[in-house]
Parts: sequence; C-alpha cells; structure tokens
Amino acid sequence: MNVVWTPIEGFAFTDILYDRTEGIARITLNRPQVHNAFRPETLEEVMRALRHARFDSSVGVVILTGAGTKAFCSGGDQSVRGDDGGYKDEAGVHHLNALDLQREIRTCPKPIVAMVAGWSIGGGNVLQLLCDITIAADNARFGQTGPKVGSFDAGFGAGLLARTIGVKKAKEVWFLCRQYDAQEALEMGWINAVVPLDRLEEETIAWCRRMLELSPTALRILKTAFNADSDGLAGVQELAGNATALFYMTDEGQEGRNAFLEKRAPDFSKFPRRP
Ligand code: S0N
Repeated sequence: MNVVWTPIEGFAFTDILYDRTEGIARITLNRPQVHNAFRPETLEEVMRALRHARFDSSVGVVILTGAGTKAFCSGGDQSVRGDDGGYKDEAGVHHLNALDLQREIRTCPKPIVAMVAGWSIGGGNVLQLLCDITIAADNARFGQTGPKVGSFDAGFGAGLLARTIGVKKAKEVWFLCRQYDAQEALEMGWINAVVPLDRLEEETIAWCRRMLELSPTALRILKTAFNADSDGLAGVQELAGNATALFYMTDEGQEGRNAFLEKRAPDFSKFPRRP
C-alpha cells in the first residue's frame, strides 16, 4: 500500500512532524536521538497539532506515532527534568504538561490511534494507553519506569492502566518496572493488534480507514461513553455536551431559540412526548 503523506503547512514545529493523508492526520514525535522522549515544547506542539486536527472537518482519525522504528516514545526527557516540580522548558519554566495532553487525547472527539514501533516507555507509554486504539509492531516493548527514575503517574497512568489490564497486572507493571513485548501486551489487552514492523503503517491505515467508513457521530459519542465513568463529572459533562449538540440540531431545540428571537412564547406542543 502506497500512502502519500502531505505535510500540513503553517506551523513551525521543531519537535514533531504533522502531516495528513485522506481523512487521517498524523502527529509524529520527532526526537529520535532520545527515543522520542518529550520535553514541554514537544507536548505543546502535539497539543497544537491535535487541536488543529480536531477542528479540521476533513480529518476523521488521528494517528500518534514516533519517528523511526526504534521508539514510539521513551517518556519525559530526563535531561530537562528540573528540581522544581516538572520538566523545564527553554525559558526555565517547569511543566507537567503531559497531563494536559493526556486530557486532550481523552477529550478529542475523533478516534486517536497509537502506531507503536519500538520502545513505549514511561510517560510515552501512558500516552499510548490514552489513545483509543493501539497498533504495535512486533518489535514494540512496553513498560513504566517511574519508580526506577524517581517519578510516578498516579492519575491515568495508574488508574486507567488498572481498568485496561486489571489491577493486579497494573500493579505488577508499576511495582516491578519490567518491560513487556508486543505479544505479552496484546494478551493483557493493553494494545489492540501486533503486526510485523514492515506492515505497521499499512495495518494502522486499514484500521483508520475502517473507522472513516463509520458514523462519526456514533464514534464520537461512544468515545465519550467509554470515558464517562472513569472521568467522573467531567466525563458526564462531555457525554452531556454531545446530547446538547444533537438537541441543538432538532426542530424542538430550535423552536426555543426561534421563539426567543421572535419575541413570542415557544410552542413545544407539536413535539412528541416519546415513551
Ligand atoms: C527506553 C530505554 C529502555 C531504551 O534503552 P536503549 O535501547 O538501551 O537506549 P538508550 O541508549 O538508553 O537510549 C538512547 C539515547 O536516548 C536517550 N534517552 C532515552 N530515553 C530518554 C529519556 N526519557 N530522556 C532523555 N534521554 C533519553 C539515552 O540517554 C540515549 O542517549 P545517548 O545516546 O546520548 O546516551 C531507555 O532509554 C530508558 O530506560 N529510557 C528512560 C525511560 C524513562 O525513564 N523515561 C521517563 C519516565 N518518566 C516519565 O516519562 C514522566 C512523564 C511525565 O511527564 C509525568 C507526567 C505526569 C505525572 C507524572 C509524570 C512522571 O514524572 O512520571
């Protein structure tokens, strides 16, 4: 399969690549010299690209991946981890903006697919976990290193992992800091599919194209539904936001607005009270 990727212009990104093919936007962590470890600037760029993809109506699915075949992402760049509660940007400001990106992946109404070759480690592996679907190459390796390098992700990194692979396995992952190959990750339900490295893109695109054939509204609402219980009231808010958006599209919803603008009493009597 020959996929033509076209760079999306208008951004001066240094740490990521951002391009698209029909219906699909691809965001690539592009710091292969550190196995695509992220610094605050990297995450800021990913969030900008993701917001752009979200508002681009020609995009139905987003792929998050890493440059090269050696790593998806090795987590936070330890060389810029400062002593003041986060990772230092070039101005010396400390961030934990991986948490912001986690929420944006979660709330993006379009499916996000992690395409993983090589290392998926630490905060990078949490990003993979947050993606809706993960397709891995047979050289992928997954793991958390927090307790080894003096950190932890006690939010989605622990809680969502437990919901995904079970509490016992999640504790094993964090308490032992072992690495797992793609087949083990598949057996745990951590990822969706394992394919030979040379078929990774082809298979990922096939999954994306399948989703592009389906109802975007159904996928959007299902995504919020899958997240709603673990996201608490914020999850309910998102699900409810979808209900509101759909209601705005109905004659019944529009009757209230029209009546207000026309300075008359609304007439909801014509709308059925369904069982
Ligand atoms: C991935 C590993 C296992 C690969 O080993 P391998 O193949 O032997 O390669 P290396 O020689 O080690 O690496 C090649 C070059 O890349 C550099 N490098 C690799 N990873 C990083 C990194 N994370 N930061 C900086 N540099 C990295 C190597 O140094 C090497 O460079 P040279 O050639 O110059 O020596 C192995 O590399 C490994 O274990 N990497 C570290 C993995 C890790 O511990 N990551 C950080 C984990 N923590 C987070 O990700 C935190 C995320 C976060 O933001 C957060 C957010 C919310 C709440 C909590 C947190 C939190 O702090 O946990």
